[in-house]
Amino acid sequence: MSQVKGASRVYGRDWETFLIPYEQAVEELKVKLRSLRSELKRKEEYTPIEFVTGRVKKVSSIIEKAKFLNIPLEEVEKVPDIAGLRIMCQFVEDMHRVAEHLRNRKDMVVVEERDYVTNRKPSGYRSYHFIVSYPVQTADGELELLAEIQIRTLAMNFWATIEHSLNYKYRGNIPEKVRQRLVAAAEASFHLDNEMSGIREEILEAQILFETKSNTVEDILRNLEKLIVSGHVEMAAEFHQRFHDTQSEDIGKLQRLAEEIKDKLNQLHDGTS
Ligand code: 0O2
Ligand code: 0O2
Repeated sequence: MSQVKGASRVYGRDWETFLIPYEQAVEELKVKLRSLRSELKRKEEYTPIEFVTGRVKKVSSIIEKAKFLNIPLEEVEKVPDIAGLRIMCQFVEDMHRVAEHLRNRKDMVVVEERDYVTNRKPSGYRSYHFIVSYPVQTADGELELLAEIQIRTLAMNFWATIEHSLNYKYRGNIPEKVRQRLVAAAEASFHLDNEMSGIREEILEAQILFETKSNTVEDILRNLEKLIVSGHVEMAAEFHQRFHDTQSEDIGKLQRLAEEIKDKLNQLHDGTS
């Protein structure tokens, strides 16, 4: 008979040994997802990932969850969230980008997606869940195991963390009054995400506008130089004055001036002016 390993052997299973590959999977996935964060930050000067956390479920919670899902303990590896990762994003739009990155990865296979963002739970819970099959290399060879990756905005995470701790306190029997307030708070967190998305659009629009303006200005200056080099100094000075007067005004005016200078240059080049 095999030796009983202290308190870790519960319900006929050596949990300590059983959980080793799950601990490895969580550590590996934390490193990989945090690397994805820094890679995107370096390449795009903006990262859709704010931060990543991970944990291995406690044995008591695994047993409870197996019971809840009607999974016999001999098949406990079918519990999908023994290994759990969480990716926090600033904006809902970022969640979709992160989801796409996960779908395209070659080191894991997505076996299930649950969209609690479009289909909010009655509790008010919002989040996007992936169940993935992930291979870990152990001393006994490769082991494919399930892991749950939750993607949330900071607002979703704030709500879920508080609600989770209240659920823990009340052991699932949250008083009706508190429950209603939690539903109202979930609604407020939904509006917060919407408001933030609105701001995000404005920031992106401002960035695009800035980019267009700086390209137009570069265009104008390059063409004014060409005018000077080709001996049309007076014409260049005239255009420069108009450019100077236009600078702080709207982008449309700048673009029209850029077009006018370009046309003039083309005419001079073709000898039609
Ligand atoms: P509990 O019971 O919730 O308090 P690092 O040193 O930064 O590499 P570390 O210290 O292991 O990592 O912690 P990490 O990864 O920053 O965060 C672990 C905590 O995140 C856990 O706390 C959980 O609260 C939470 N967490 C992260 N991912 C999940 C998930 O998928 N599901 C759940 N339920 N919680 C998650 P504790 O103290 O481990 O547990
Ligand atoms: P932990 O590790 O303590 O977080 P169902 O939708 O009922 O068929 P289930 O199991 O409730 O199935 O949902 P799912 O998609 O498997 O998600 C499980 C995990 O999502 C939970 O883990 C939570 O982390 C999170 N979650 C789901 N619903 C809620 C909710 O209403 N409030 C909060 N705060 N979190 C939720 P566990 O099992 O709670 O374990």
